[in-house]
Amino acid sequence: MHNTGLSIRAAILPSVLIPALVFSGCSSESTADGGVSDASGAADFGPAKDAAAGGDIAPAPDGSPGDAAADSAMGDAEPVDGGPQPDTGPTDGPQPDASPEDAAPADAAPQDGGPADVPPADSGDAGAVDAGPPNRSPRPDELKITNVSTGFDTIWEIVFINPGEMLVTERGGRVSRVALASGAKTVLGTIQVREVSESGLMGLALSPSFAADNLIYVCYTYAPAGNPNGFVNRISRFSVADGKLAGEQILVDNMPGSPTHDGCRLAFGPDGFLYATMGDAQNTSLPQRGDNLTGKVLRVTADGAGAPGNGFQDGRVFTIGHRNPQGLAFHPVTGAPYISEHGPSDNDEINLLIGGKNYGWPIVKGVSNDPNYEPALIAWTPTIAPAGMIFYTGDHIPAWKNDLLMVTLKERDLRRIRLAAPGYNKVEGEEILLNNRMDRIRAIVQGPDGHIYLGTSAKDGRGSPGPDDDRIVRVTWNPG
Ligand SMILES: [Ca+2]
Ligand SMILES: [Ca+2]
Repeated sequence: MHNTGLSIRAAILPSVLIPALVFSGCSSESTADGGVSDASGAADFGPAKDAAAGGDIAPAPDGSPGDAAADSAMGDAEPVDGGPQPDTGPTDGPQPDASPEDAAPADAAPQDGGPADVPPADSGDAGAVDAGPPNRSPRPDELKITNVSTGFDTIWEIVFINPGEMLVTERGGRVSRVALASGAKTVLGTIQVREVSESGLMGLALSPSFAADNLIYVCYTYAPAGNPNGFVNRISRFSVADGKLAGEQILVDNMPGSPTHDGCRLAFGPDGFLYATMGDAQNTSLPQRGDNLTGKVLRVTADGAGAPGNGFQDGRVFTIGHRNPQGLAFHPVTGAPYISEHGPSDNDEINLLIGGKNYGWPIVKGVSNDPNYEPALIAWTPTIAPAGMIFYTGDHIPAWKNDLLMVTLKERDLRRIRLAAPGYNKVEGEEILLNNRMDRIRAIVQGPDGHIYLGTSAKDGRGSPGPDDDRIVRVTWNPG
């Protein structure tokens, strides 16, 4: 391989994956669509192998610590008001990069008319009727995209509340309920947010006992009273009983915000605590300190207090040294949390989180060898703008069991990432799916039916929305 920027920590790469890796590592924004198709054949990752075997790819050197200062400030950033939190550092300091979370790509308008949308002909193979899905990976052109609900504006998160209904956040502040069968949507309420560039209403999580308490958790940016130009991030809890958003209880407040780098993905872990990924809010002096909530992953109780055992000066902080994480998922076997993070113009990351650890930003990026910082499991240069992610546990595609599925904004695709058992701390392979068949994709969820659902952010200011955007789609496999 030539000088690919894609870095994988001590990974073993089955040869079948090399085309995808070359594509990923060598494409640039201007050529991301350069004739590369995702229909080049399914990638069947082999069984987990001993990482001590040959064929390891050496970690790439991490970025120079000095490169942040060389980057220019964002041209379109509004003045940042860090809010009233006393530990807020200066907000007029060096801007870490010119590239926001998800700079616009040169991709062509999305297309969704390929052969995968043509129902497969009935082969008449009687032997396949009761066999269930084949135990192989789908070819990319066998994946079908079907609209579930259309006409949204910048979908940020989707969660199912029962087998037939989901809740959806749009960045402008709406929380809606969507019926799976009909696609009909009902606005439950609109949160007063400050939507500028990337800020606004973002993450959404259901109470672990939602069926009994009807509580949801959201993360959003607002302008504080008396400062309409300010940006502050907050985590709140609402009731959605009686079909309305009501009874806001503020749980974590006064976190510095910014038009960009607000993070704000939420999810309850299998340990019962609420995790929140908070961005650096364009203030690189804060992520390395354990006494504030900026550039951190938080782990709090359902009431917003620090969870036991977090180990930093601010008891709500689980891990430090993050830039702008917007994906969060828990491994179905180990329960461990994983996040995706936006790098600057390089080194988008996936990290396996260990409480008390430092993930480097802004000192170290990507897959580094510096023992003082946790290296990313995988990193991408040029950047792909990684967003929501899940671990697949459905039955429709048995070959994907427990694989990490992540959607991207800039590259407009779905990435399947195989982690090596038993530690699931090494990347075995990566496959690119649904390439450019939708516009920018930010949300992914597995439904109670075991299918995968995606939500687009084509209207977030950097996309090329089609007539149905933004939309929720179902991804299904029709084995040919
Ligand atoms: Ca890092
Ligand atoms: Ca792409």
